[in-house]
Amino acid sequence: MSSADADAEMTSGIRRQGPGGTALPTEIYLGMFRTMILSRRFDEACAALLGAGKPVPHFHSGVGQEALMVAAVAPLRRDDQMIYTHRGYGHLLAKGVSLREVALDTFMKRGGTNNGLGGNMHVARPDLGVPGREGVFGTRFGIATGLALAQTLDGSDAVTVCFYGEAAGARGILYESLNMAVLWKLPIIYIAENNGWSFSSRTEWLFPNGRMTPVWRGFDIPVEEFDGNDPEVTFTTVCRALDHARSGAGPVVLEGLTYRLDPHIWYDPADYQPNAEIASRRERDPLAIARRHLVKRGVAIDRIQSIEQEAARELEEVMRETEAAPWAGWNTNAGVVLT
Ligand SMILES: Cc1ncc(C[n+]2csc(CCOP(=O)(O)OP(=O)(O)O)c2C)c(N)n1
Ligand SMILES: [Mg+2]
Repeated sequence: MSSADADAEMTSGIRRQGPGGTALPTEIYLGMFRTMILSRRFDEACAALLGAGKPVPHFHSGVGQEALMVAAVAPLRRDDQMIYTHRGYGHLLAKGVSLREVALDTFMKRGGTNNGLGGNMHVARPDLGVPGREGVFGTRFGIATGLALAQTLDGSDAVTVCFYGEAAGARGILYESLNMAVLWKLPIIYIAENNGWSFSSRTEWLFPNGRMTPVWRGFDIPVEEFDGNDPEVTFTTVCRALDHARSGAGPVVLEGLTYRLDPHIWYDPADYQPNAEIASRRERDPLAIARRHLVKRGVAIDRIQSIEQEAARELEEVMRETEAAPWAGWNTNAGVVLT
């Protein structure tokens, strides 16, 4: 596929105006907004089921991080590889995986992407540039850097984007991988999702001043810290990074600043996370920021509301279908070859 054709087939239906075209058109912003809402509503639906005493398999809420997840993936091409994180569903939805697949995988039902074998931590759609993910922090850096090397050896101009929670950035393999990517000018973007916490540890306890960017600047490559709760800033920052990596100039490291509004995981009471801190960070809820931006761009409130209602309807339908779907099991996977 030529670069131009691939561009036309962007994962989220986004058509950028070639390299350097980083502006975010309103129609694309609206599509991202819808994906952000779907991600939020799915987290809320899982929490509501838990609240009602129903069993919900393993999930890590992405509430508060939807802008970073969705707007950083929206500008990717279909053939760009994306390693997502354990938190939230926005990366997957923005890369083209359906909410139905995410829900079936989450609830270990038949019909998702991994036949109920991996939950939502191991969603895999290689045809969409979603090769799956690991469960042991840090290993992703080696995997992602290898993917970028393979893309280069294949003569492709596709880019690999490796998202990670900031705690994984404390593992040594990031620095080994980055060093190799710099030496070999690999087309890879490492994006830290700095959400202030790694389970019950504050980011300030892991890195000086709670930031990683000063460490990376020593590699003499583009390094940028950005507001990960602002969809537009996230989109344009990643567009610039993509242009750099795709041009053959080597890796980029980004640190998106956001905040984890929900507990680390469903069984976590999060009593270590001060309520006043959560309340103040809720004022920068990315969904509210997106809504404000859209209104400022002249989008009618009715249109915004109809997108919200449509997303709510899709969520309801998917939850109904998921509940009715048969459980997956080893026997139902007989004959399935996982490659
Ligand atoms: C090597 C390793 N240690 C511990 C875990 C368990 N674990 C899962 S999520 C998590 C916290 C991660 O924090 P961060 O990277 O900041 O991502 P966040 O959860 O904040 O999105 C931990 C310790 C793991 N998966 N792998
Ligand atoms: Mg974190």
